[in-house]
Amino acid sequence: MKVYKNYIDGKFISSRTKKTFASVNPTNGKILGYFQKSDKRDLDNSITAAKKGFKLWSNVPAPKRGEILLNIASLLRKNKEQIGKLVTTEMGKVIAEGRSDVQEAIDIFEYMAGEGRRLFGITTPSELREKFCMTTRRPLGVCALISPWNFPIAIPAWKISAALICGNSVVFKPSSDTPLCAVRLIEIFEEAGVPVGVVNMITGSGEEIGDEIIKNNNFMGISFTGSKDVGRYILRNASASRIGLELGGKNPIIVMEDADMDLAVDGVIWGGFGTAGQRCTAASRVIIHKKINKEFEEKLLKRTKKLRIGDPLKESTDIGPLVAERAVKKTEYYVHSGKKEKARILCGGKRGEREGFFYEPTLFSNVKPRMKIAKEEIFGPIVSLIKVNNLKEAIKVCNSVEYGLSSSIYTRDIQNAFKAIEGIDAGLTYVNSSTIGSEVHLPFGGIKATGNGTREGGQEAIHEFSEIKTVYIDYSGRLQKAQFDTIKIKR
Ligand code: UN1
Repeated sequence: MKVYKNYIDGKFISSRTKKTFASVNPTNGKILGYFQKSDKRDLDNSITAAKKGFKLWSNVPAPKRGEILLNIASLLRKNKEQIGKLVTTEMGKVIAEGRSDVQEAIDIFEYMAGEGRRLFGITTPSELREKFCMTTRRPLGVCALISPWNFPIAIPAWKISAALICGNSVVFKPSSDTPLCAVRLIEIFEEAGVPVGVVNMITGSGEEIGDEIIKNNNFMGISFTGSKDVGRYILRNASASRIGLELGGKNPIIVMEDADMDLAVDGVIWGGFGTAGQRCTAASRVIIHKKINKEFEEKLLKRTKKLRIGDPLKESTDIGPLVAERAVKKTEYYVHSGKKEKARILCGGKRGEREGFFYEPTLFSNVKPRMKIAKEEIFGPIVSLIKVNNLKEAIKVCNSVEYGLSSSIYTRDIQNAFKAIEGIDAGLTYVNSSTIGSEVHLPFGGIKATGNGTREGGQEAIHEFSEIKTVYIDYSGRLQKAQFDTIKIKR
């Protein structure tokens, strides 16, 4: 079985620990390869390399950096099918989603390549004559990027593309569930011409190496996607002043009495059971107007029962395995909790019948907002149905959780739509579309326990990975003093 290595200073090298861990195919439990269990010594080496890389890369004009990002995008496109299959094999999402994971990476590298010719600052007038005011952008320095397993290509791509176009160098620590996807990305970067030391990768579990990364004072920025608890820990303990967090969600879909019901059913199926519910943006609560509650539940149940669970590499499969046994255990825990709290199970509620980490798509009705299954992030194929009397109550239920990532409303009434956009506390609101499916040129992220105010994607990602410098140029040739000098206007 192949042993894969860290990537430091342009070379694949073994960890100083001489220890490895396995990555497993969740469909059949087969080992895909062994990866380095890194420790502080490997981290230190990667930082030394990244510092060198930073000197070089920050001095490359941004449009030139963009050309390399464009190379990455075209290599990803060329290898889309192969990498998509790899995503499916290592992480378990169905093949169409494996491909779309790669597509999202292509999109963001193309978008960020174009940013190389923008990276806009502003110019603005001075309150004094013969004085020029503007802002410019500077990279942060060496950044640590810690990415999750549920989008093993797309999310590293969001972070790396934005960090690189701004001129930063990075130490990338992928999830220990999907290190093979990360190695493949590194190979693409190498082929695309990313210079030595600019992107470095070390593998290992968060428990073992996470703390060393977080507390290391060589990092000027940290970008993390993962659990709320780890995110909060990073906020309290990180040495870097620039921290980007993308944490959990408990995303609602409101279905109003005037909704196109079939469309809403499509949206719930897609948002609730896509990626087997393992998205931060998964629709895990459906808040239904009482007038249509019964009919909607029946339609949704019928559709849910038709979902095909099985080999994610087969085009006809709708739901693949969860990422690992621990994810199945967590899902089982919540199903048990839902039953205990007297929610009614409509379908599912048990493991899949085949080997691998499968769990059946599960619907709970009669869910009350105070129940655990309505409040906590499950990250599995469980959808909770909550009946409400009106839109006001629906919005209140939406906002009754600690998270605020994505949200959606199905309605044909423009007043309902705008009231939801205004009233829901979330980073994203979709109208007549599910809670998933963000596009890379728009900001992505959430409020409350979902994050710390930063966003990925679009212009916001540029803010996350650059510092603004404010520049004043006085060409008057005399001492001018803002707040002291008065400008006289002739009458
Ligand atoms: C995530 O759920 O972790 O909007 C990211 C979406 C994808 C990104 C999801 N474009 O569902």
